[in-house]
Amino acid sequence: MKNRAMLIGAIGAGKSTLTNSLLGKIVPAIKTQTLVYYDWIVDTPGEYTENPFFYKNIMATALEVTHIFYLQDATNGKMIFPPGFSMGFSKLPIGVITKSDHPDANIERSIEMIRSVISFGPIVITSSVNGTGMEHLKALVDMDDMASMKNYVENKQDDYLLFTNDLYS
Ligand SMILES: Nc1nc2c(ncn2[C@@H]2O[C@H](COP(=O)(O)OP(=O)(O)O)[C@@H](O)[C@H]2O)c(=O)[nH]1
Ligand SMILES: [Mg+2]
Repeated sequence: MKNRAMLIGAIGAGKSTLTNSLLGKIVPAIKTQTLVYYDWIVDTPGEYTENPFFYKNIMATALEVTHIFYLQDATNGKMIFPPGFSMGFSKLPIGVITKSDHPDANIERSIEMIRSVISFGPIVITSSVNGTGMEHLKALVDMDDMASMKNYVENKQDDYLLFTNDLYS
């Protein structure tokens, strides 16, 4: 299977904007009511993450991808993923903090929230407005295992890129 990422997160978390930014498109994000497949990205409606009724759709779609991006909006103090949510998927998890450019962004708070979802994996702090973190997300999706992703994060030494490891602490 070609490496592909599914983006999940709340309504307004920035999934569609991130999709455009990663693919270098300039079309404005429209509100998506259904799954949208692009080159190596599957954009999902926020309702899929916000409403447990749709978890089965996320489960089914996960079968078609290698990576899952768990988006947390840095301007939003509300956490909508159940704790440990990524444990339910045998796919490589990547935590993505969006809107880091925003004046109301609270990065520390977002990191703590995403760590309750992903206990072992990379977290990338991004902005679709100024492009922060885009190259890291693309590089990580090209990797086939967690060890490579961990190695990448450790070698980069970038403040916008971290690796969370709560499993053994
Ligand atoms: N400042 C800022 N705003 C963003 C960023 N990403 C998305 N937004 C804004 O957040 C809102 C929701 O984005 P959208 O991509 O539609 O979210 P989705 O519902 O998760 O697909 C829009 O008004 C975007 O312009 C970002 O990186 N920085
Ligand atoms: Mg959208």
